[in-house]
Amino acid sequence: MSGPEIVILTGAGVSAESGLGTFRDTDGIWAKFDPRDLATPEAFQRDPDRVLAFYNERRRQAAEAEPNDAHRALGRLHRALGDRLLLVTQNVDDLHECGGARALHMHGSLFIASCAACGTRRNWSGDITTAMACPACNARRLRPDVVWFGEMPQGLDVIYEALEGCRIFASIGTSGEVQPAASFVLFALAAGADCYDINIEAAYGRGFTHHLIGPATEQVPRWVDQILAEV
Ligand code: BJW
Repeated sequence: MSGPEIVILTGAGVSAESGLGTFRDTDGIWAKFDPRDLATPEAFQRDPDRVLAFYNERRRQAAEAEPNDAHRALGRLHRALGDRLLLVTQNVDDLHECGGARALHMHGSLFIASCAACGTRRNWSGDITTAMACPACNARRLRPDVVWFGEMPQGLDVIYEALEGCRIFASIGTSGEVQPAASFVLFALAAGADCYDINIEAAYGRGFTHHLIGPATEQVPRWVDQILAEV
């Protein structure tokens, strides 16, 4: 087999125990804010200061957060398997990298700024404001390089190719409410993969063959031990 044999998809739940909010839980980000006001290109067009302030605060929180035992266990898996593993995250924090893993950030990253005028991307650690000019084209249209509703997620060609050849698929800490990530399990099932759903709440009926219910910091290290004993 040449491609990755294990594909893992993570969501906000994997970073919840590091203190970063999820989106759709009862105390989640979308319970306090309307995504249409903050996570669409139209919102950025309408009120860029508000959108940038929201992401500046999220960037500050992410910069202060520490990886937890789930991130560290996935780092251990990555060190053991290398390219036999594709770790895909919907998260825009960098806690997988801090935990020792390399992740494909399909919804982008808080720590990259892109220019809405010329498309140039660069690493970014501080605030972004509407007063800042793009160093490449001078336009004042810098934004966080995150994927908003209606925009195309990143790295989909790599992800679908891996899903078509994988033997094991795991979804960790994601509600499965957002496409196209929510449908990855269907591609893995079509490839004949064992499909694990690891979540603090049970959610049956989405096609997963295995359900591991409990906090990511408990379930993920145990699951990683099991996988490492098998491969
Ligand atoms: C724990 C835990 C613990 C808690 N341990 N577990 C109508 C029908 C179908 C689709 C559409 C539709 N209308 C529009 C669409 C498409 C749209 C979409 O899916 N909308 C739905 C909401 C209806 N999707 C898009 O627009 C995407 N682009 C797109 O589709 O392009 C076209 C295309 C066409 C063809 C092929 C491919 C593409 C882009 C989606 C961009 C999402 N952006 C956001 C915000 C930006 C980044 C940011 O600000 O951070 O990304 S929305 C938000 O949701 C964020 C997340 O990455 C994403 C997923 O959320 P996640 O991670 O699942 O979090 P939660 O809160 O939902 O769930 C947390 C889970 O953790 C829960 O299950 C808890 O139980 C669990 N948990 N603590 C373990 N300790």
